[in-house]
Amino acid sequence: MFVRGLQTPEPVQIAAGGSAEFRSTANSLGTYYYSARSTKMSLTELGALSIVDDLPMGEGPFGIESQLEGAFIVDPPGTVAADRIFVITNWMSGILAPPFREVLAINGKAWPYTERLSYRTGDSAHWHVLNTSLSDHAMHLHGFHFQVNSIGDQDRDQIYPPDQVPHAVTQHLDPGTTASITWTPTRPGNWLFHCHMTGHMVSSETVLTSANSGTATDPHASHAPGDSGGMMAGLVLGITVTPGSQYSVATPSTAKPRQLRLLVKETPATRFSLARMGYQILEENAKETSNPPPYPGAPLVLTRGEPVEITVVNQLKEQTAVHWHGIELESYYDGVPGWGGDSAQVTPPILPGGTFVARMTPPRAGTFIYHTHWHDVAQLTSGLYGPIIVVEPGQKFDPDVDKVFIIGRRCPDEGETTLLLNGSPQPQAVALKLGTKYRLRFINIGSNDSDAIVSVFGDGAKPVAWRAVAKDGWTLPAAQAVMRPATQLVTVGETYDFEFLPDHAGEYTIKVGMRFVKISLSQSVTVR
Ligand SMILES: [Cu+2]
Repeated sequence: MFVRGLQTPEPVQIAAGGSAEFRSTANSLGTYYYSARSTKMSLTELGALSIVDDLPMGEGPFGIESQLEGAFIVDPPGTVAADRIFVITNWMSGILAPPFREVLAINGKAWPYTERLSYRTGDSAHWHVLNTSLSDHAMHLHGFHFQVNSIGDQDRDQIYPPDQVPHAVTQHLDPGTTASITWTPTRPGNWLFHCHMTGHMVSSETVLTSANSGTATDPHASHAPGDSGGMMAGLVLGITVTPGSQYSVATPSTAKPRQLRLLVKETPATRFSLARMGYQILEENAKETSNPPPYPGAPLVLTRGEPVEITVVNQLKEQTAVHWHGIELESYYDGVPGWGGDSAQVTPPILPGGTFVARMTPPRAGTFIYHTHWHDVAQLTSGLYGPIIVVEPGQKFDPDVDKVFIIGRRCPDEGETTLLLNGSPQPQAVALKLGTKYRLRFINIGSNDSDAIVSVFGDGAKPVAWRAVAKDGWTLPAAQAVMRPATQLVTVGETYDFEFLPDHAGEYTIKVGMRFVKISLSQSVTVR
């Protein structure tokens, strides 16, 4: 076996039955790990291999050897370790000889067997998340945003200087990489930390036909009525936060909440179109129309600090749930049936014909997502997702200068899925004005698109420039809100806002592509 990660520059080969001694001084603080494989290749190299069809390694590194991983954390001298370590692995079998099986685990266990974490409000959670698996992941925290203190790999760790610390609700982790994160549980209830790739957290997708396609053999095989938590699997951690000694329930606002209705609708298939599901937003007293719902859902525009009550009306023939992705709200309204809430009140599924009132007061302005949290890929890929735009008090959402681009997937059946931008594989051209400053909001809610890259090109072969302004609804501080080339990896469950000032008239292209899979689409932009 080749052992690496014990502070040696090269992997050390150890013969069967043999041993080796490693000596080093732990000089560099950070998050590392050691591993053993029958190949000299690193996880990053193997990870790139795992998504092409060329798998010369047999099943060793992908099979039982995939569990030969251990964290190696170097803390400052004299500190008391109050941190937690989560090692992500994936074990696959049947790569060369079907049936294919994949088990994704955190510290050796998959949901519902993963460790249940407990915190009290006011605690500080400090986690090392190590992706020692051969896939990338999009790790998403419900209910809170977190700080990313460092990003590294097996042998190196990059600790961010204070003014460069990113804030996120979703963190992308390439194969072989690590992240250290810190967050503060401020609201009691049951929360989740999970991979946002449906293939890594939905039980119906744990039997995959291909490691990266997210194609399920039977997406309806495991419906557990009334408990969407029972439909989750794999990379999911459950977190219970109870009130700490300093906790007091916030005084409810006396302002009358704005009233909205969110209709969840089904549009039957016709000769020319596939069956769809969709959201329709209605302001208070607005009448329901017979128009089909937009695809995807229209921007749900809320105001920071303004309480809102959203009545979700389920007009489907099946149960559903809505998650308000990235917004800090009470656990009960967070949209995870059978899990959200607390011991006194657990979030119910929204039954066919039923309703659920979600209450929230958005604490931050920015770009968020509403989407089904019914853990059924069919609902998501049928259209049950849309953008949430939270504006500052007194401001309005102006679609003329505020452009939303939402990456999704359409799954007409259990076969191939189609990459979509704003609901279409060939989105209509966008017209912009020279000299006008635009806000471009990118959202990725494609079911398994962990490595979507969004770029804007003008005349040249290189991307144009834009200014980063927000990530996951967190406004970047001046030190991070800088001009940079207009290209950004946007993993599933992330949102990014950029400021874009076109510097010449003519044709531009927004390209959405994957790093390793040859799938892409183009959005043409005309500037006059
Ligand atoms: Cu994942």
